[in-house]
Amino acid sequence: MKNKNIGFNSKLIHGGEFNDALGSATVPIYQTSTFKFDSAEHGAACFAGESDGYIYTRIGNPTIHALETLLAELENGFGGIATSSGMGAVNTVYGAMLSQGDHVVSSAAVYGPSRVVLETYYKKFGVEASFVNTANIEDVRKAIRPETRLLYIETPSNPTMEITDLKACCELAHQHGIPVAVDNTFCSPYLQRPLDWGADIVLHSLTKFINGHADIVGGVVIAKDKELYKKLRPVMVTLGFNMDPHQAYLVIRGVKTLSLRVDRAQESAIKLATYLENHPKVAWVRYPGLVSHPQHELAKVQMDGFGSMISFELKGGIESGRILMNSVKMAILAVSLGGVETLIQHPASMTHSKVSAEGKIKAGITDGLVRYSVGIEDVADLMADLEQALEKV
Ligand code: LCS
Repeated sequence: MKNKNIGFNSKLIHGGEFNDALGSATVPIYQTSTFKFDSAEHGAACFAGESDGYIYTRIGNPTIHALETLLAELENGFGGIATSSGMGAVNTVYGAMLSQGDHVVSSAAVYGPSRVVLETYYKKFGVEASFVNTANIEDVRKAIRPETRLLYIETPSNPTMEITDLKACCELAHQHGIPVAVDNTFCSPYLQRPLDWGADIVLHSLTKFINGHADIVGGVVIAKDKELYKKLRPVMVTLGFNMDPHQAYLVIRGVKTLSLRVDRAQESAIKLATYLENHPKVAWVRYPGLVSHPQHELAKVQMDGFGSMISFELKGGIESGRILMNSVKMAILAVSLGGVETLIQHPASMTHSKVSAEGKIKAGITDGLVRYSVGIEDVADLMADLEQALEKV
């Protein structure tokens, strides 16, 4: 890792590996599907892995490689594997780590499709999954079986904002020889670096904080070492989860301002979460920065900031929530999160609608839960927007 000794903000600007023959200050877009070989021998050497030359964009591309190396540096990992979407990253991990007869223990509250794909497709291929509250280490311990081959954690969880103790879970899993994968989408490497707490694999939906501008869909998997990297990368390549060079270019551009955006959004988030918690029409608020959050103390240790995702429920439940979502004017009623625009959505009927009723109850996804992703607008305007919408409830 060539940029190991520079600070996080400097890595955002100067990290990654890219050498342009013409001296371009930014990473250019290599919008090509294929690469010319110097000779038949060179082509054969590229395929044999004896030359670093590029072959074909599904396998590798200089623009994508620049992003992969940058993100691996930000997460303190060995190597990155960029994917077409966050779900491409999730499936690269599942595809590489799980085989017929294997068992996976997963956080109950994860992004809906990350759970549903295990319950449908992987089940079809003979993989079993247990969904537990990974914030409770005893539940994780009880769920482990001799055939468990992966512990899959999302922290903070989408959308319940539960926080799992990464160090404790990694220690427990490793005692049983089980690798740990962590979906770090809600934090980004600016706020949390799971590999430093013992995880083996980190993944992201780049669609969220890392790109930050709601204009691409993308994902990445980062392996802690070469062995895991070599196990994961062929899954992306052969199942065709590859990123496009133009997508990679936009993420490289977006990530440069990651810390500035996250700092601004989380500064507003604590104010908005406090405002909501004190509002008479609000039943409860889950935000890691509030002392009322059950894992607030753990968040202080494990995370470098509390982020900008807030979940809450109004006293009138879903009926009141619908009025609120239909009345906001600045926050956009839309799924996704982590962009510069503030977004509001209803997990039970939107992002997690395909999770079974029982699964939702077990994961704590109540019907009245509303998820709010704080953007970088003026906090006074966001508060006024919530205020006028809450008046209508
Ligand atoms: N992991 C997490 C934690 C996510 O929140 C999402 C998407 C994914 C993986 C999948 O990433 P994608 O394929 O969409 O890039 N979460 C969404 C959400 O909460 N609203 O819309 C998408």
